Amino acid sequence: MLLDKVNVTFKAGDGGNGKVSFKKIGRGPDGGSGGKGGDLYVVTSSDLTLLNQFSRQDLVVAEHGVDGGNNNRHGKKGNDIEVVLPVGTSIINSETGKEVIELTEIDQRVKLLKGGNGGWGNFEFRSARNTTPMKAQSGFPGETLNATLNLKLIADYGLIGLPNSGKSSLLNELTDAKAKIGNYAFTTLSPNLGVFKNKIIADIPGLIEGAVDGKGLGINFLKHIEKVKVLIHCIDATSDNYKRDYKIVRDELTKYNLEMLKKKEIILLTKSDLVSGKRKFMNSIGVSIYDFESIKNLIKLLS
Ligand SMILES: Nc1nc2c(ncn2[C@@H]2O[C@H](COP(=O)(O)OP(=O)(O)OP(=O)(O)O)[C@@H](O)[C@H]2O)c(=O)[nH]1
Ligand SMILES: [Mg+2]
Repeated sequence: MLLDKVNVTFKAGDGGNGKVSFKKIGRGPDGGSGGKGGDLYVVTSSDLTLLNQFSRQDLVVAEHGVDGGNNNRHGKKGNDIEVVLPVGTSIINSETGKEVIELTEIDQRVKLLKGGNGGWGNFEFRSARNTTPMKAQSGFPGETLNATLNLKLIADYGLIGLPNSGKSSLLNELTDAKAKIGNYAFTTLSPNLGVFKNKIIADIPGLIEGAVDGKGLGINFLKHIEKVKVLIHCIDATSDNYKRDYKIVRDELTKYNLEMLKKKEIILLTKSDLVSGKRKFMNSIGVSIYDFESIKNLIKLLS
């Protein structure tokens, strides 16, 4: 199951505390300052399952700075931490609902949160007036972000269509994906991905009339293909009404986001082996997973 929305708290390291200490009682101060807390970075990867790491862990903290010591020893800086997130992740501040950053490219590396500075040791507070300062600072807290991570897949192609129209079967044909296939509606419960010639194809659960209002599995999955360049619209060639099937899915897309209509669309009449003669709907292309030639044609078209 691909997690596409998780809540997690990110925290940079706290600074270490400053130290109060003296070389000898009554002599000069030698309390060192605390080390700075580690920063928290986010880096991106093409592994789209990475949000799953937060199903059991909802707090990620960089290392804290070490407290200052005597003899003017400064505390060690806390190590930075790198959180690897799937490309397409939008990081949202859960408290304000505002987007902090959207990670759109692979191998991006961004400093998200700054570690706190270390507190000064009493050595830093010495002055002509006060040669024996008794105070030191506490370390400063690292920045914290209560985040919602929302994965919008940066897929190039999106397979859409009514349930059972053969979307996952095609994904498996075109890529190394091993999506579950079933002769019933809603076999696919969460998006499947495959890589086709360095491009990502997303196979999403079937849409039905009213999906926008939560019917079937709803339209939540459409966000995964919001950014695709090409929609591959699968219509079952054995259906008795291509126009209706097509319209149901297009209507749901329209209600979701008008931008979806502007995308290039390839219409496939799937399972063409099950119908006799050439069927046609608009500028559709017939395809069957049992007809190698048709798959080859499709590959050419998508390449
Ligand atoms: N004969 C034939 N059957 C096919 C073909 N493609 C898919 N099927 C069958 O159609 C059924 C549905 O296929 P899926 O790939 O699971 O369909 P889907 O669109 O992903 O379905 P959902 O995930 O439920 O939306 C399965 O029983 C497949 O074996 C085809 O080209 N020819
Ligand atoms: Mg499926």
